[in-house]
Amino acid sequence: MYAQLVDTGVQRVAALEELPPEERAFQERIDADVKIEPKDPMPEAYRRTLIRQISQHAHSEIVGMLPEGNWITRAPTLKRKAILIAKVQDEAGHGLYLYSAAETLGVSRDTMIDDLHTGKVKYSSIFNYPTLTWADVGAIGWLVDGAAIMNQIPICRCSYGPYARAMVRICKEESFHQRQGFDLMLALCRGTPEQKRMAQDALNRWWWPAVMMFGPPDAESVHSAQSMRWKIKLVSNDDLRQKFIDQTVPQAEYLGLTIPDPQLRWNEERGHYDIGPIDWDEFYNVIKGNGPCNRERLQARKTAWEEGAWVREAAAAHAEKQAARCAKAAA
Ligand code: BYC
Repeated sequence: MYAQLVDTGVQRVAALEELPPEERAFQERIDADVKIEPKDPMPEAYRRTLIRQISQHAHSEIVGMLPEGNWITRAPTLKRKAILIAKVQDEAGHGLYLYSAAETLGVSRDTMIDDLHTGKVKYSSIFNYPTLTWADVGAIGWLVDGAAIMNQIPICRCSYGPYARAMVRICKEESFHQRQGFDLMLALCRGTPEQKRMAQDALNRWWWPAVMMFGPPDAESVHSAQSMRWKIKLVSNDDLRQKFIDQTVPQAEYLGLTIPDPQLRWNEERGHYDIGPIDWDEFYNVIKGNGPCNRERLQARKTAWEEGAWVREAAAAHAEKQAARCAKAAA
Protein backbone atom coordinates (compact mmCIF):
# COMPACT_ATOMS: atom_id res chain seq x y z
CA MET A 1 0.00 0.00 0.00
CA TYR A 2 1.10 3.59 -0.55
CA ALA A 3 2.91 4.85 2.57
CA GLN A 4 2.19 8.37 3.74
CA LEU A 5 5.11 10.80 3.83
CA VAL A 6 3.62 13.26 6.29
CA ASP A 7 3.36 11.57 9.67
CA THR A 8 0.41 12.97 11.58
CA GLY A 9 1.08 10.61 14.48
CA VAL A 10 -2.35 8.95 14.21
CA GLN A 11 -2.10 5.16 14.38
CA ARG A 12 -5.76 4.24 14.90
CA VAL A 13 -9.03 5.88 15.88
CA ALA A 14 -9.38 5.70 19.65
CA ALA A 15 -12.77 5.32 21.35
CA LEU A 16 -14.05 8.39 23.23
CA GLU A 17 -13.52 6.75 26.62
CA GLU A 18 -9.89 5.88 25.77
CA LEU A 19 -8.97 9.51 25.15
CA PRO A 20 -7.16 11.69 27.70
CA PRO A 21 -9.47 14.35 29.22
CA GLU A 22 -8.38 17.28 26.96
CA GLU A 23 -8.78 15.21 23.78
CA ARG A 24 -12.11 13.91 24.98
CA ALA A 25 -13.31 17.48 25.60
CA PHE A 26 -12.07 18.39 22.11
CA GLN A 27 -13.90 15.45 20.51
CA GLU A 28 -17.10 16.40 22.37
CA ARG A 29 -16.89 19.92 20.89
CA ILE A 30 -16.48 18.40 17.42
CA ASP A 31 -19.43 16.04 18.03
CA ALA A 32 -21.53 19.05 19.08
CA ASP A 33 -20.64 20.79 15.78
CA VAL A 34 -18.72 23.58 17.50
CA LYS A 35 -16.22 25.13 15.05
CA ILE A 36 -12.56 24.99 16.10
CA GLU A 37 -10.79 28.34 15.74
CA PRO A 38 -7.02 29.04 15.49
CA LYS A 39 -6.46 29.96 19.16
CA ASP A 40 -8.52 27.07 20.54
CA PRO A 41 -6.68 24.13 22.08
CA MET A 42 -6.45 21.22 19.64
CA PRO A 43 -4.64 17.86 19.55
CA GLU A 44 -1.33 18.06 17.74
CA ALA A 45 -2.41 15.32 15.31
CA TYR A 46 -5.56 17.32 14.38
CA ARG A 47 -3.36 20.35 13.64
CA ARG A 48 -0.93 18.31 11.55
CA THR A 49 -3.72 16.55 9.65
CA LEU A 50 -5.23 19.91 8.76
CA ILE A 51 -1.87 21.34 7.67
CA ARG A 52 -1.35 18.29 5.44
CA GLN A 53 -4.77 18.48 3.82
CA ILE A 54 -5.07 22.28 3.51
CA SER A 55 -1.53 22.77 2.19
CA GLN A 56 -2.00 19.93 -0.33
CA HIS A 57 -5.25 21.55 -1.33
CA ALA A 58 -3.55 24.96 -1.74
CA HIS A 59 -0.74 23.45 -3.82
CA SER A 60 -3.35 21.73 -6.03
CA GLU A 61 -4.98 25.06 -6.79
CA ILE A 62 -1.64 26.64 -7.72
CA VAL A 63 -0.28 23.70 -9.74
CA GLY A 64 -3.77 23.41 -11.28
CA MET A 65 -3.21 26.76 -12.99
CA LEU A 66 -0.53 25.21 -15.22
CA PRO A 67 -2.48 22.81 -17.48
CA GLU A 68 -5.13 25.44 -18.27
CA GLY A 69 -2.69 28.34 -18.37
CA ASN A 70 -1.08 26.45 -21.22
CA TRP A 71 -4.10 27.38 -23.41
CA ILE A 72 -4.50 31.09 -22.59
CA THR A 73 -2.47 32.25 -25.60
CA ARG A 74 -4.26 29.78 -27.89
CA ALA A 75 -7.91 30.24 -26.84
CA PRO A 76 -10.01 30.33 -30.03
CA THR A 77 -11.85 33.63 -29.34
CA LEU A 78 -11.31 36.77 -27.28
CA LYS A 79 -14.32 35.87 -25.12
CA ARG A 80 -12.98 32.38 -24.35
CA LYS A 81 -9.56 33.87 -23.63
CA ALA A 82 -11.03 36.38 -21.14
CA ILE A 83 -13.05 33.61 -19.44
CA LEU A 84 -10.00 31.35 -19.17
CA ILE A 85 -7.78 34.13 -17.76
CA ALA A 86 -10.46 34.86 -15.13
CA LYS A 87 -10.73 31.17 -14.22
CA VAL A 88 -6.98 30.66 -13.88
CA GLN A 89 -6.78 33.82 -11.78
CA ASP A 90 -9.57 32.49 -9.53
CA GLU A 91 -7.48 29.35 -8.93
CA ALA A 92 -4.56 31.53 -7.78
CA GLY A 93 -6.97 33.24 -5.35
CA HIS A 94 -8.13 29.84 -4.03
CA GLY A 95 -4.51 28.87 -3.40
CA LEU A 96 -3.97 32.10 -1.47
CA TYR A 97 -7.08 31.71 0.74
CA LEU A 98 -5.98 28.16 1.52
CA TYR A 99 -2.35 29.06 2.32
CA SER A 100 -3.75 31.73 4.66
CA ALA A 101 -6.06 29.18 6.31
CA ALA A 102 -3.09 26.82 6.81
CA GLU A 103 -0.96 29.66 8.23
CA THR A 104 -3.49 30.07 11.07
CA LEU A 105 -2.27 26.64 12.25
CA GLY A 106 1.25 27.96 12.80
CA VAL A 107 2.99 26.84 9.61
CA SER A 108 4.72 29.45 7.47
CA ARG A 109 4.04 29.87 3.78
CA ASP A 110 7.74 29.45 3.01
CA THR A 111 7.73 26.06 4.76
CA MET A 112 4.66 24.93 2.79
CA ILE A 113 6.18 26.02 -0.52
CA ASP A 114 9.46 24.34 0.37
CA ASP A 115 7.61 21.11 1.19
CA LEU A 116 5.99 21.22 -2.25
CA HIS A 117 9.26 21.92 -4.05
CA THR A 118 11.14 19.15 -2.24
CA GLY A 119 8.36 16.62 -2.94
CA LYS A 120 7.52 16.21 0.76
CA VAL A 121 3.84 16.93 0.20
CA LYS A 122 1.57 16.30 -2.71
CA TYR A 123 -0.87 18.12 -4.94
CA SER A 124 -3.83 16.55 -6.70
CA SER A 125 -2.99 13.66 -9.03
CA ILE A 126 -5.22 15.17 -11.72
CA PHE A 127 -2.77 17.95 -12.59
CA ASN A 128 -0.13 15.50 -13.76
CA TYR A 129 -1.95 14.90 -17.04
CA PRO A 130 -1.31 16.99 -20.16
CA THR A 131 -3.77 19.34 -21.88
CA LEU A 132 -3.33 18.26 -25.49
CA THR A 133 -6.21 20.12 -27.21
CA TRP A 134 -8.55 23.05 -26.57
CA ALA A 135 -11.27 20.53 -25.64
CA ASP A 136 -9.16 19.61 -22.58
CA VAL A 137 -9.92 23.07 -21.15
CA GLY A 138 -13.64 22.20 -21.38
CA ALA A 139 -13.09 18.74 -19.91
CA ILE A 140 -11.14 20.18 -16.96
CA GLY A 141 -13.88 22.70 -16.16
CA TRP A 142 -16.68 20.15 -16.56
CA LEU A 143 -15.07 17.11 -14.92
CA VAL A 144 -12.21 18.34 -12.71
CA ASP A 145 -14.02 21.35 -11.29
CA GLY A 146 -17.17 19.19 -11.12
CA ALA A 147 -15.29 16.63 -9.02
CA ALA A 148 -13.71 19.40 -6.95
CA ILE A 149 -17.11 20.90 -6.05
CA MET A 150 -18.45 17.48 -5.08
CA ASN A 151 -15.50 17.07 -2.71
CA GLN A 152 -15.45 20.66 -1.46
CA ILE A 153 -19.11 21.43 -0.69
CA PRO A 154 -19.02 19.18 2.40
CA ILE A 155 -15.73 20.86 3.48
CA CYS A 156 -17.72 24.13 3.88
CA ARG A 157 -19.15 22.39 6.98
CA CYS A 158 -15.85 20.98 8.26
CA SER A 159 -14.80 21.46 11.89
CA TYR A 160 -11.97 23.98 11.36
CA GLY A 161 -13.42 27.50 11.00
CA PRO A 162 -10.83 29.14 8.68
CA TYR A 163 -10.87 26.15 6.27
CA ALA A 164 -14.68 25.94 6.25
CA ARG A 165 -15.07 29.68 5.59
CA ALA A 166 -12.45 29.70 2.81
CA MET A 167 -14.34 26.89 1.08
CA VAL A 168 -17.61 28.86 0.85
CA ARG A 169 -16.24 31.37 -1.65
CA ILE A 170 -14.11 28.75 -3.41
CA CYS A 171 -17.16 26.57 -4.03
CA LYS A 172 -19.12 29.48 -5.51
CA GLU A 173 -16.31 30.18 -7.95
CA GLU A 174 -15.82 26.48 -8.75
CA SER A 175 -19.44 26.17 -9.71
CA PHE A 176 -18.98 28.97 -12.26
CA HIS A 177 -15.87 27.13 -13.51
CA GLN A 178 -17.79 23.89 -13.88
CA ARG A 179 -20.50 25.60 -15.92
CA GLN A 180 -17.99 27.31 -18.21
CA GLY A 181 -16.41 23.89 -18.85
CA PHE A 182 -19.76 22.33 -19.67
CA ASP A 183 -20.64 25.30 -21.90
CA LEU A 184 -17.35 24.88 -23.77
CA MET A 185 -18.00 21.14 -24.25
CA LEU A 186 -21.54 21.91 -25.42
CA ALA A 187 -20.23 24.36 -28.03
CA LEU A 188 -17.82 21.70 -29.33
CA CYS A 189 -20.48 18.97 -29.32
CA ARG A 190 -22.85 21.20 -31.32
CA GLY A 191 -20.03 22.17 -33.70
CA THR A 192 -18.42 20.29 -36.58
CA PRO A 193 -17.90 16.50 -36.45
CA GLU A 194 -14.19 17.18 -35.86
CA GLN A 195 -14.96 19.41 -32.87
CA LYS A 196 -17.23 16.74 -31.44
CA ARG A 197 -14.45 14.15 -31.91
CA MET A 198 -12.11 16.47 -29.97
CA ALA A 199 -14.64 16.67 -27.13
CA GLN A 200 -14.99 12.86 -27.05
CA ASP A 201 -11.21 12.42 -27.09
CA ALA A 202 -10.85 14.82 -24.13
CA LEU A 203 -13.54 12.92 -22.20
CA ASN A 204 -11.75 9.63 -22.97
CA ARG A 205 -8.52 10.95 -21.48
CA TRP A 206 -9.92 12.86 -18.47
CA TRP A 207 -12.69 10.54 -17.25
CA TRP A 208 -10.65 8.01 -15.29
CA PRO A 209 -8.18 10.52 -13.80
CA ALA A 210 -11.24 12.55 -12.61
CA VAL A 211 -12.78 9.44 -11.05
CA MET A 212 -9.45 8.78 -9.25
CA MET A 213 -9.26 12.36 -7.92
CA PHE A 214 -11.43 11.40 -4.92
CA GLY A 215 -8.56 9.33 -3.56
CA PRO A 216 -8.07 5.62 -2.87
CA PRO A 217 -11.02 3.31 -2.13
CA ASP A 218 -12.34 3.68 1.43
CA ALA A 219 -10.79 0.37 2.45
CA GLU A 220 -7.32 1.71 1.55
CA SER A 221 -7.77 5.31 2.67
CA VAL A 222 -5.31 5.68 5.55
CA HIS A 223 -6.59 9.01 6.84
CA SER A 224 -10.37 8.72 6.35
CA ALA A 225 -11.45 7.17 9.66
CA GLN A 226 -9.69 9.75 11.87
CA SER A 227 -10.43 12.68 9.55
CA MET A 228 -14.13 11.79 9.54
CA ARG A 229 -14.14 11.48 13.31
CA TRP A 230 -12.70 14.99 13.51
CA LYS A 231 -15.10 16.22 10.80
CA ILE A 232 -12.22 17.37 8.62
CA LYS A 233 -13.81 15.03 6.07
CA LEU A 234 -17.59 14.60 6.09
CA VAL A 235 -18.15 12.20 3.21
CA SER A 236 -15.97 9.21 2.28
CA ASN A 237 -13.86 8.98 -0.90
CA ASP A 238 -16.07 6.24 -2.42
CA ASP A 239 -19.36 8.01 -1.59
CA LEU A 240 -18.15 11.25 -3.21
CA ARG A 241 -16.89 9.33 -6.24
CA GLN A 242 -20.30 7.65 -6.64
CA LYS A 243 -22.12 10.99 -6.36
CA PHE A 244 -19.85 12.48 -9.02
CA ILE A 245 -20.45 9.56 -11.39
CA ASP A 246 -24.24 9.65 -10.85
CA GLN A 247 -24.29 13.38 -11.57
CA THR A 248 -21.95 13.34 -14.56
CA VAL A 249 -23.23 10.41 -16.63
CA PRO A 250 -26.52 12.17 -17.56
CA GLN A 251 -24.53 15.31 -18.46
CA ALA A 252 -22.39 13.24 -20.87
CA GLU A 253 -25.61 11.83 -22.38
CA TYR A 254 -26.94 15.37 -22.85
CA LEU A 255 -23.72 16.28 -24.67
CA GLY A 256 -24.08 13.17 -26.85
CA LEU A 257 -20.74 11.83 -25.59
CA THR A 258 -19.85 8.31 -24.44
CA ILE A 259 -18.22 7.66 -21.07
CA PRO A 260 -15.14 5.48 -21.76
CA ASP A 261 -16.29 2.60 -19.57
CA PRO A 262 -17.93 -0.39 -21.29
CA GLN A 263 -19.10 -1.72 -17.90
CA LEU A 264 -20.98 1.46 -16.93
CA ARG A 265 -24.59 0.48 -16.09
CA TRP A 266 -27.45 1.97 -14.12
CA ASN A 267 -28.13 -0.33 -11.18
CA GLU A 268 -31.85 -0.11 -10.43
CA GLU A 269 -31.52 -1.89 -7.13
CA ARG A 270 -28.78 0.37 -5.75
CA GLY A 271 -30.15 3.49 -7.42
CA HIS A 272 -26.61 4.27 -8.65
CA TYR A 273 -24.37 3.67 -11.65
CA ASP A 274 -22.00 0.68 -11.49
CA ILE A 275 -18.62 1.24 -13.10
CA GLY A 276 -15.79 -0.94 -14.38
CA PRO A 277 -12.54 -1.45 -12.43
CA ILE A 278 -10.43 1.62 -11.62
CA ASP A 279 -6.73 1.30 -12.46
CA TRP A 280 -5.35 2.04 -8.99
CA ASP A 281 -1.81 1.18 -10.14
CA GLU A 282 -1.99 4.21 -12.39
CA PHE A 283 -3.20 6.40 -9.48
CA TYR A 284 -0.43 5.29 -7.10
CA ASN A 285 2.13 5.67 -9.84
CA VAL A 286 1.01 9.27 -10.44
CA ILE A 287 1.02 10.25 -6.75
CA LYS A 288 4.49 8.74 -6.33
CA GLY A 289 5.72 11.24 -8.92
CA ASN A 290 5.69 9.13 -12.07
CA GLY A 291 2.69 10.52 -13.95
CA PRO A 292 3.01 11.98 -17.46
CA CYS A 293 3.70 15.56 -16.25
CA ASN A 294 4.89 15.36 -12.60
CA ARG A 295 8.44 16.48 -13.29
CA GLU A 296 7.37 19.24 -15.69
CA ARG A 297 4.78 20.63 -13.22
CA LEU A 298 7.17 20.72 -10.27
CA GLN A 299 9.93 22.26 -12.36
CA ALA A 300 7.52 24.98 -13.58
CA ARG A 301 6.64 25.84 -9.97
CA LYS A 302 10.29 25.91 -8.86
CA THR A 303 11.27 28.14 -11.78
CA ALA A 304 8.36 30.52 -11.05
CA TRP A 305 9.44 30.67 -7.39
CA GLU A 306 13.08 31.41 -8.26
CA GLU A 307 12.21 33.98 -10.92
CA GLY A 308 9.74 35.67 -8.56
CA ALA A 309 12.34 36.16 -5.79
CA TRP A 310 12.94 39.80 -6.73
CA VAL A 311 9.19 40.55 -6.54
CA ARG A 312 8.98 39.07 -3.03
CA GLU A 313 12.09 41.01 -1.96
CA ALA A 314 10.73 44.27 -3.37
CA ALA A 315 7.32 43.72 -1.71
CA ALA A 316 8.99 42.98 1.65
CA ALA A 317 11.24 46.08 1.35
CA HIS A 318 8.18 48.21 0.50
CA ALA A 319 6.23 46.83 3.48
CA GLU A 320 9.19 47.54 5.79
CA LYS A 321 9.45 51.12 4.51
CA GLN A 322 5.69 51.65 4.99
CA ALA A 323 5.84 50.24 8.53
CA ALA A 324 8.79 52.50 9.40
CA ARG A 325 6.90 55.51 8.02
CA CYS A 326 3.77 54.64 10.06
CA ALA A 327 5.89 54.14 13.21
CA LYS A 328 7.55 57.54 12.67
CA ALA A 329 4.19 59.28 12.13
CA ALA A 330 2.78 57.67 15.28
CA ALA A 331 5.82 58.69 17.41
N1 BYC B 1 -4.00 13.25 -5.49
O1 BYC B 1 -6.12 8.50 3.15
P1 BYC B 1 -6.46 9.24 1.91
C1 BYC B 1 -9.10 21.91 -7.79
C2 BYC B 1 -3.13 10.81 -1.09
S1 BYC B 1 -7.89 21.44 -6.72
C3 BYC B 1 -2.86 13.17 -4.77
O2 BYC B 1 -7.80 8.98 1.32
P2 BYC B 1 -7.21 11.95 2.60
C4 BYC B 1 -8.81 22.66 -8.99
C5 BYC B 1 -3.40 11.41 0.28
O3 BYC B 1 -2.91 12.74 0.38
C6 BYC B 1 -8.70 20.15 -5.82
N2 BYC B 1 -2.77 12.49 -3.60
O4 BYC B 1 -6.20 10.80 2.15
C7 BYC B 1 -7.71 23.49 -9.07
C8 BYC B 1 -2.65 10.43 1.15
O5 BYC B 1 -1.24 10.66 1.08
P3 BYC B 1 -0.40 11.45 2.23
C9 BYC B 1 -7.89 19.53 -4.77
C10 BYC B 1 -3.91 11.93 -3.15
O6 BYC B 1 -6.43 13.19 2.78
C11 BYC B 1 -7.41 24.13 -10.27
C12 BYC B 1 -2.92 9.10 0.46
O7 BYC B 1 -3.18 9.41 -0.89
N3 BYC B 1 -8.84 19.16 -3.73
O8 BYC B 1 -10.17 21.59 -7.52
O9 BYC B 1 -8.05 11.48 3.74
C13 BYC B 1 -8.21 23.96 -11.39
C14 BYC B 1 -4.06 8.32 1.06
O10 BYC B 1 -5.34 8.95 0.80
C15 BYC B 1 -5.12 12.00 -3.84
C16 BYC B 1 -8.47 18.92 -2.48
O11 BYC B 1 -7.31 18.94 -2.16
C17 BYC B 1 -5.14 12.69 -5.07
N4 BYC B 1 -6.25 12.80 -5.82
O12 BYC B 1 -8.21 12.10 1.35
C18 BYC B 1 -9.33 23.15 -11.31
C19 BYC B 1 -9.62 18.67 -1.50
N5 BYC B 1 -6.07 11.33 -3.15
O13 BYC B 1 -0.99 12.84 2.33
C20 BYC B 1 -9.65 22.52 -10.11
C21 BYC B 1 -9.15 18.50 -0.09
C22 BYC B 1 -5.44 10.85 -2.05
O14 BYC B 1 -0.57 10.67 3.48
N6 BYC B 1 -8.58 17.22 0.15
N7 BYC B 1 -4.15 11.19 -2.06
O15 BYC B 1 1.03 11.47 1.76
C23 BYC B 1 -9.32 16.11 0.42
O16 BYC B 1 -10.54 16.13 0.41
C24 BYC B 1 -8.58 14.84 0.79
O17 BYC B 1 -7.25 15.19 1.12
C25 BYC B 1 -8.59 13.78 -0.38
C26 BYC B 1 -7.73 12.56 0.11
C27 BYC B 1 -10.00 13.29 -0.60
C28 BYC B 1 -7.99 14.32 -1.66
